[in-house]
Amino acid sequence: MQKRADQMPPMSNTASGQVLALGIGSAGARIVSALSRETTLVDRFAYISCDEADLEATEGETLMIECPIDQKLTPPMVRGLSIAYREDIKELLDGAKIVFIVAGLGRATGSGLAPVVAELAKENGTDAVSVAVMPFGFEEKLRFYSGLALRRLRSVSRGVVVVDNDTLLKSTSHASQKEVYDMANAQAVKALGSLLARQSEDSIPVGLNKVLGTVFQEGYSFLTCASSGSADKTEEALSKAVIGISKRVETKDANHAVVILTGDSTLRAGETGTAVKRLSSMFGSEAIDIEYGVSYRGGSQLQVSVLASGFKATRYDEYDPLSALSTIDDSMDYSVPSGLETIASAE
Ligand SMILES: Nc1nc2c(ncn2[C@@H]2O[C@H](COP(=O)(O)OP(=O)(O)OP(=O)(O)O)[C@@H](O)[C@H]2O)c(=O)[nH]1
Ligand SMILES: [Mg+2]
Repeated sequence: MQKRADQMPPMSNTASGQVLALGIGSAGARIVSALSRETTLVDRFAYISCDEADLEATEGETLMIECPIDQKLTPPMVRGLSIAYREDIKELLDGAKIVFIVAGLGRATGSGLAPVVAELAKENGTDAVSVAVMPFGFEEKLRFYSGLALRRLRSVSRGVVVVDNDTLLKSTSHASQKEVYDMANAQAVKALGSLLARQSEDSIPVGLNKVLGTVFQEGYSFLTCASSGSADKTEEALSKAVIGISKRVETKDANHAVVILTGDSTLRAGETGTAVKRLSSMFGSEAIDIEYGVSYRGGSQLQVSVLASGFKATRYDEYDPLSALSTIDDSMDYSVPSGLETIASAE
């Protein structure tokens, strides 16, 4: 009998080629491509999209999901189109023990495809950690599909890490869309890269097992980052990161957290240890199990990444009003582009 995800222990070690990062859709491809230059712990990078432009700028294995007619896609259409590519997707996953599936949710490709890939990973015996980038506050139209896709991802992945676009940026007022994405990606990649780092001369990372131990909890994990002017302001940076989390979930529900502090060599262990101890009171949860790592590779600014888990309810539950109804079978939610129904049935 298959054990429930949260009952299984994290894997003990990984050989080369076993940790895969898979970028899906435009946001997923951009973030994984940038992450490939930052992380030292991921062995392999791959990309899937319905848009050739997403794949052009990447290095690694790619899979293009073609649509036979030119049409604006929706998440159910992408799911429909993906049926013909199930074996190709499984081939990309082959040999991976763990896959980080990164996608922006709310539009067609990420929302439609990420849950399909997570499901295929499960069938393949690969542990899927889905990294869901949630829409900016101004993208109100994307809320429904992002909420629906997030819920689906949770039901088929071993762990889900939420990265909220709004918590990645301080201000977007004078920036172009591309600049906004670039700034958000720089933050997301710093946070993910610091979590997914190998031991080196200038860092004491927490290691993959502790990250997975946090992510494989029931409910959702949340990843935020923040910075403060100097290394002796650890507490200030940590509290900013926790405030970011508090906008989307009840922080007191947290049961595990991983914290990475990145600064220069002035980042002294004793001081940071004391600040990290204060983290449980910032969360309002005495029972929280906290692990932390340090990297001296940064600058004089202190950067913190906080991954916290155990959140069973999130503000995104309101994005999808259907989530309150338990009788909907959304595995039926596949469609083919209009005009193609006859072709599909003739096959
Ligand atoms: N952080 C970040 N978010 C992005 C980026 N690109 C898009 N997003 C956000 O991710 C969500 C989904 O957008 P896309 O990734 O463009 O959508 P897609 O999955 O490619 O879907 P289609 O293009 O409709 O097929 C939206 O909320 C976007 O604002 C990016 O480079 N970085
Ligand atoms: Mg796109």
